[in-house]
This record gives sequence, C-alpha cells and structure tokens, in this order.
Amino acid sequence: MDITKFKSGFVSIIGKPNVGKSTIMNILLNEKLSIISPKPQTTRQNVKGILNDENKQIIFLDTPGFVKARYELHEKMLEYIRNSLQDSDIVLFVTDANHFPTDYDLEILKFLKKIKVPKLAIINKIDLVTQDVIKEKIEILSKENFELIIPLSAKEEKIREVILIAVEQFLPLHPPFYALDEMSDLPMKFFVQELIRERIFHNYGDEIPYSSTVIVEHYKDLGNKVDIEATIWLERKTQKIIVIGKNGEKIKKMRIEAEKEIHSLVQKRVKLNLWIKIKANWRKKTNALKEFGY
Ligand SMILES: Nc1nc2c(ncn2[C@@H]2O[C@H](COP(=O)(O)OP(=O)(O)OP(=O)(O)O)[C@@H](O)[C@H]2O)c(=O)[nH]1
Ligand SMILES: [Mg+2]
Repeated sequence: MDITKFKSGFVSIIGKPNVGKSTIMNILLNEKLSIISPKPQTTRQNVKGILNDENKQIIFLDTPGFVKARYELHEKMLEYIRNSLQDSDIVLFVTDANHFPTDYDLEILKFLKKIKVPKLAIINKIDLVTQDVIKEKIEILSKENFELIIPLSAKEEKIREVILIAVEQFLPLHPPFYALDEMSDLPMKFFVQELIRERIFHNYGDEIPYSSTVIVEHYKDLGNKVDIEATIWLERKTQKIIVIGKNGEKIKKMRIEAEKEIHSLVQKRVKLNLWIKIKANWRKKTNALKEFGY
C-alpha cells in the first residue's frame, strides 16, 4: 500500500424514500448491510458501510428517505440526512426513473445546491421506463450542478463497477479513516434489529411497519449458535393482535424469516425469541425515540 496515493472519503447516499438507496449501497459493498423493502421509509437511521481495497477506503452512508416531517421520528430522520452531509466528501443523489421529479426530488435538489462537495446523480430503476423517458430525466438533471449523471438499474449487478469508478474519480487523497478490515462501526444488535424490522415491512400492511420498532435486548453468541431476545414495540393493542395473527401464525412466519436473514449474516444457528409491547404514540415522543435509539 502506497499511503501517499491512498484515497479515502465519505460518500452520502441521499434521495426520497423507495428509490433504491439501500439496494445500491448493498451492491457497492457486496454485503447486505442495509435493509430493503418495497415500502417507503424503510431506512430510519444512517447505516455506514465501509468498502476496503489496496488503494482506497470508501465510507458509504445510507440515509433515510427524505420526507416531510409529520412525526418527531421524521424530524430525527431528517437530522440523520443533515448529519451525513456535514461529513461527506461526495454526495450520491439517487432518484427513480419512473417518478422523478416529484416535490421531494425538487426539495432535495434545492437543498443540495448549497452543498459544495462533488455531487453525482443516479437515475435508478431504468428497467421500468423507455429510453425516451430516461433521456427526458437526464435533461432535467443536467440543469443541476452534478459532475455526472448515471442512469442505471440496480437489478443489474454490473452497476457496481460503474458507480465505483465514478466515485473514485472524486475521492480525496487521504489515509484510511477506519481499520482496513472493518465493514461498519455499528454493533451486531443493530443489524439484527434492522433485519427483524425488514421482515415486519415485508409481512405486514397498512400502518404496522410504520408503527413498529425493534429493540434487541440480548444477543448471546454461544459459539456455534446465537440466542436472541428482541421486543417489537407497537403503538396500539389492536396492532398486537394483527402482528400475532390467528393462532400466532403471522408472527411465526415473520420470526422464521428473520431467523433465516440473521443466519445469513452471522453464519450460525439462530434462535430468536420475539416479544411484543405497546408504547402509545412512540413516534411522537422524544423520550421514547431516544429509548429506541433514534
Ligand atoms: N424495478 C426496480 N426495482 C428496484 C430497483 N432498485 C431497487 N428496487 C426496489 O425498490 C424498492 C425500494 O428499495 P430500497 O433500497 O429499500 O429503497 P430506499 O431508497 O433505500 O428506500 P427508503 O429506505 O425507504 O428511503 C425495493 O423493493 C427494491 O427491490 C431497480 O433498479 N429496479
Ligand atoms: Mg433505505
């Protein structure tokens, strides 16, 4: 490693909900670090993912989708976005070819005008539109101050190289910020909590995913297996009945899926015990949000 030629920096991934920010970060890292779901507002906190090789270390920050703050939880989510931008060397603005430009896109673009670091735009989900539509979106974005505009589909694996080559051009010369074997600075409990939350997003409709949050109380590594105790916090008693389902079948299906996901992550047998508790209107309460780690 030639330290004088080493490049390292922070790359914030910013965009409205559901455009594929987390999907793209996972592809870049070759690892499922950030949870993904077809529903908007899946990511609620910044998820750091570190990419290491012989001549560079890129620290990606997946952020929550930009929303209008309707709950205190949303205020926190916006704070995560602002924090990520403070440290960033490069901004990766992600949008979708099938909806761009929405009001949220325009608001983010307005906000990004003030950010002085190099900005790259990704138009994701081009698999859902025609060539003409892609051209039209590129034209709109070319009026903004982006170094590069990259139309792509995260459904195609080869996009990894395309994005990495683009990012590397703007990465500053700097020694690595983190140990070269680190992938994230977040604890295992965080990833387990997120995988359970992901399964809630996939298994329940309406307000359940939004009214729920997960706390991992115990994560015991027993060598060849892990024992986990986690609580799903909901806002109302009626939601508890929905989450459990007839004869407990809904929650059982969800738990088994979560165990599978956690197994892929830790490569050990997983025993997951789930509890359900209620905290009325936790999304609007400062103390509850703090308690739940937001
Ligand atoms: N058709 C298509 N779907 C995609 C593409 N990229 C991502 N998706 C899907 O879009 C949905 C949202 O993806 P996420 O990665 O969770 O989006 P996000 O921007 O992180 O969303 P938030 O965390 O809610 O802000 C998922 O169902 C993905 O599988 C793409 O290129 N084409
Ligand atoms: Mg996300």
